[in-house]
Amino acid sequence: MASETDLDQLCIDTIRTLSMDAVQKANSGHPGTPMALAPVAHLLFDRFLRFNPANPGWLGRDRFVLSCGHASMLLYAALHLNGYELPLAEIERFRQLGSQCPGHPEHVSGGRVMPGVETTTGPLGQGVATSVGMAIAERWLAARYNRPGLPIIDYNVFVLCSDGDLMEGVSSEAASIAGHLGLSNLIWIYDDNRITIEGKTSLAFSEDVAARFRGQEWHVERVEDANDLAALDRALRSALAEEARPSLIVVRSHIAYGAPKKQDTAAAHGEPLGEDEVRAAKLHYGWDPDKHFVVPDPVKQRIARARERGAERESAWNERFAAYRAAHGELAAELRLIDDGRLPEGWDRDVPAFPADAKGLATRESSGKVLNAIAAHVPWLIGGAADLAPSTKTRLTAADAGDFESGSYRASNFHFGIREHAMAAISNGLAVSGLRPFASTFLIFSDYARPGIRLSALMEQPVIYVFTHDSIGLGEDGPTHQPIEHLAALRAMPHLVVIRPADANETAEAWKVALDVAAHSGGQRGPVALVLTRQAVPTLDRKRCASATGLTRGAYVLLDGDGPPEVILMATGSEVQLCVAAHDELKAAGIRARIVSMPSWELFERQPREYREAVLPPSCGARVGVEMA
Ligand SMILES: Cc1ncc(C[n+]2csc(CCOP(=O)(O)OP(=O)(O)O)c2C)c(N)n1
Ligand SMILES: [Mg+2]
Repeated sequence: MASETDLDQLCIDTIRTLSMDAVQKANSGHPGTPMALAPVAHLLFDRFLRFNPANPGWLGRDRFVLSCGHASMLLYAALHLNGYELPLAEIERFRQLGSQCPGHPEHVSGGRVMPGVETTTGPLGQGVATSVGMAIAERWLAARYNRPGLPIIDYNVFVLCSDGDLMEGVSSEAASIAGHLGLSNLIWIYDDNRITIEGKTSLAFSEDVAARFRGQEWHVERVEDANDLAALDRALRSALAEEARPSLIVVRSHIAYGAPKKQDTAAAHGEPLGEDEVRAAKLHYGWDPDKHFVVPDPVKQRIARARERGAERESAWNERFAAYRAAHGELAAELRLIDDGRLPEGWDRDVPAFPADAKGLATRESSGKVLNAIAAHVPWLIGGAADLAPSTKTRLTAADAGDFESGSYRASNFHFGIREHAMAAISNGLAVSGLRPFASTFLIFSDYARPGIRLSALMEQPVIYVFTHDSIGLGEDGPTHQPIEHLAALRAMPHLVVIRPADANETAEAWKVALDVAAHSGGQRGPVALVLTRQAVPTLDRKRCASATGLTRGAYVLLDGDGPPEVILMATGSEVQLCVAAHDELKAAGIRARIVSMPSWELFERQPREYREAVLPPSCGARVGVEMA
């Protein structure tokens, strides 16, 4: 029988050869980094991560993020070797359409692509930043739900990241807030291979990474050789023992380890090694170069062991949870709702109705009131702003809402700092952890958050973005603060629902949709962007105008003339009031005008054709769209 050391080596080399074979067969992908980091992935999954491959969504599991998503084969090989439902046949279909093993790891709500992939990665920097959200979520859940002797929530977040991740600015934003918040449940392992696509990192990257992270209040460890399991083990244990800070483990590795010609070269990054080089590398590992996609028998036995271990771990946790439920039934029920992505009964019962008022109020103001009315019944509706909460009106004002700070994690108001990009990525991390985050800034700065918003959309995560100061009505700040193309840019993003409500009552409806967007979008989950005014807008008289519940259909007839319309005026947000005023003038001039409030193009597009044509009859070609955002 093989010794444990031999078995470790066999598992590591299996990860390497599966990765080489898959990339070679697909004739595309990145073999070098999986080969180099195979020991790290093996060690993590084998000795550190707590998971149950038979139930990848188990609430008590540790989270693993492969931030360098281009090295996706590393993750797929590790999942296969640790008992996840990922047959070799799927690994052989790496990078093919519909495969469980897409080019970059994809997480879609409900784990539809590949269970065990906790978040989508590929755009460098997103994974590390999202992991901070996951770590925050754990701290929040632990603070709210754990009880003495019953630590239901106590997981760690492990991340593998690369030069590219740490070059991206978002990693600095995210590391800065993680260090500041003292997220000791977060461990990033940095693959210091000194290679990126264009060549050696010395071309563009010479900062002292360890010093940078120490400066950002992280605990830093260094491992000189990625193949040194004992050193890796020590570094990880020391990271886990650290109780006040997140940890960075800098691991020196050699891209394409074992490939005689391509090791330590950029050529190992973005293209298959080539048949000859694959053969040579297999020979180097002592493997048969003529065989492909091989999982040796002892490794298969180890897979079975991983399954047993996972089942035992989860059942121990389940026992603890049963005791917890017996002692704290209400909290346990709440936790179940979170885990299932559901909302409590009656969550919207206190959403206010706003009386007609010619002066009215800004939609950011009504938004703040509605948000607070909902948050009172959904404790896990949490979030904040990139230092603009007093302007965006997103502060949660309940007496126990509190500020989320280092060591004070039982709080609902987040202070992301002036870090819009990380704010969006962190929100994704909160959302994939079951929480219901909102994230807020001025509409103009949605650009700064855009890559994170795009991942919320791709992952179908219900992040609520609150963008205020949405038009020229923002005042005297000038062109730097004036959104021009932002509405169009947000509307251009697939799977993002953009809502620009016209008044306080539409704002209330918009929040209700945002909380439960799937109910209004044919079951499609995903993020919602609320686009709100700085300036007051009249609260429309709903006795005269149609009910604001029309918002749920994206567009609706707000006011009509007697008989078929001669002209349709369509508007969103603060411009709807202008059309309402025009309606009266047109009426006085004997023109039958229809006023359509169209707060959300996306929701409208999802309506049946009959409805859309009832609102905008094809027979009426005279249509005017009014929008000054
Ligand atoms: C935001 C972003 N920009 C560019 C890329 C394209 N890209 C993929 S990997 C990579 C860099 C590879 O270097 P490194 O991160 O060190 O990974 P390694 O090759 O060492 O595995 C780049 C630029 C990307 N995936 N994401
Ligand atoms: Mg690199």
